[in-house]
Amino acid sequence: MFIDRAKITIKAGDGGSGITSFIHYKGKVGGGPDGGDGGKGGDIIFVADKHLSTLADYYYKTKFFAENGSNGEPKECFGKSGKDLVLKVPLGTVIRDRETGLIIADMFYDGMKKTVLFGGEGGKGNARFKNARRHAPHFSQTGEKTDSKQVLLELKSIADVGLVGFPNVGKSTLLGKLTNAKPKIANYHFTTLSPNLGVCTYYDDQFVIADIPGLIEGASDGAGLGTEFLRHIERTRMLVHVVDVSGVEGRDPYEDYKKINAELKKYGKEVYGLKQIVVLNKTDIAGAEEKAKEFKKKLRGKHEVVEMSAITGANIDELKGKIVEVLKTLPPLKPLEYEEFEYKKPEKLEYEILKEGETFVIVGTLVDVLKRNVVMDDMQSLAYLHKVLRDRGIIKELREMGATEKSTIIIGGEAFELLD
Ligand SMILES: Nc1nc2c(ncn2[C@@H]2O[C@H](COP(=O)(O)OP(=O)(O)OP(=O)(O)O)[C@@H](O)[C@H]2O)c(=O)[nH]1
Ligand SMILES: [Mg+2]
Repeated sequence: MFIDRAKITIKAGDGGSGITSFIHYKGKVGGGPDGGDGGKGGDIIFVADKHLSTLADYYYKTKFFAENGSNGEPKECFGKSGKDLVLKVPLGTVIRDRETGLIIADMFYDGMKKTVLFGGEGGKGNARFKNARRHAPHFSQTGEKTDSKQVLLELKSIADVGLVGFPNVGKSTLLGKLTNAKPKIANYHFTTLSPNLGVCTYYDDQFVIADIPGLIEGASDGAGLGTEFLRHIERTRMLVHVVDVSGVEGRDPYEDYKKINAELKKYGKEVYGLKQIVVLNKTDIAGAEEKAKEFKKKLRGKHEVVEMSAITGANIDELKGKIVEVLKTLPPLKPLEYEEFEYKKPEKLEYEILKEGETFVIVGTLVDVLKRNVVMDDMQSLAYLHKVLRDRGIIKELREMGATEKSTIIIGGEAFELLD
């Protein structure tokens, strides 16, 4: 199944918690703290893989969570880190944040790696909190929790040359003749239902061609298969516009050519502005020569023209040579230009005090960090909380806002009294 768009939910692993534990010897009490740290959560990593051609892997399964870190263990043993989750995508996949639509990465090179979400840090075990004054810390840190995110995956094939034209004009036959690709070919419209890529080698040069489903008049308004698939030639460097010059289907070749260009123009996004080579195909059919002459007269040298037969292979080398020549004059393929969007961890520790009558609620990233570091039923840990509040001037600020010993101070869902 060809899938070129997907919406998935991703989540890096949570960090494991550090633990509180003390050394136990048989018959001995009062051993020191030995609680180990929690392990780091797994990352979400995307990797571009040239062997993939669709996003089908993200069609049925849409939730991808990396493994959580394990909790620490006694004897200062670290918890195991969660495994990273590697998500393989075809070359040319553009990853966007769903909420903002901004681009996180254009997976342009084979093997390109992009870590989109980082696993949560493991919490510290109580062994880490031991110091000269504190011999037996009864607290440890919980692991960092991560948020899930929604991303959009969109495949924009990477090819040098795009094939355009009406259905049945011989685009896929041409792709099969020029490259190693084996596309489906048949004498009816819309034989090709999804893009096909092939690599053409001509002496020392190589280029990638993308064959997409045929366009018809009104495609930009949804007629036929619409212009959806033009996305796959948006980043090509040039087009080969295939016209059935025999007119066996009763249409005028030059009218065909004009109609396709009109659709490309309506689609916008610069596809219309790409350089074209016009292939007048099916010259093996009687009467085609005459029509080719007429066509060229009307075209008045606007584009290079190759008269050929994709079926017999007549003049195929002329076309290859011309493509190579044109490509040499064009800038190389490059990734999209975009300002990279990154999911950030809250770095700055901020807080805000909200007053509701006699209740003062402290919120912000500082509180999130405090929640991780403070064990509410441990005296030492609470002393640390109090020190942070004092050092940061929060107690003074509370006083200034009118807080008294009778007030309730809420931090991370827990209620406290005000103490200086
Ligand atoms: N006589 C003749 N027939 C051709 C030539 N090229 C293609 N055909 C035939 O035209 C029909 C359509 O060929 P395809 O290559 O499937 O055409 P397409 O443009 O890919 O068609 P869609 O995928 O439907 O858009 C097939 O029956 C081919 O054998 C040619 O040069 N000469
Ligand atoms: Mg086809």
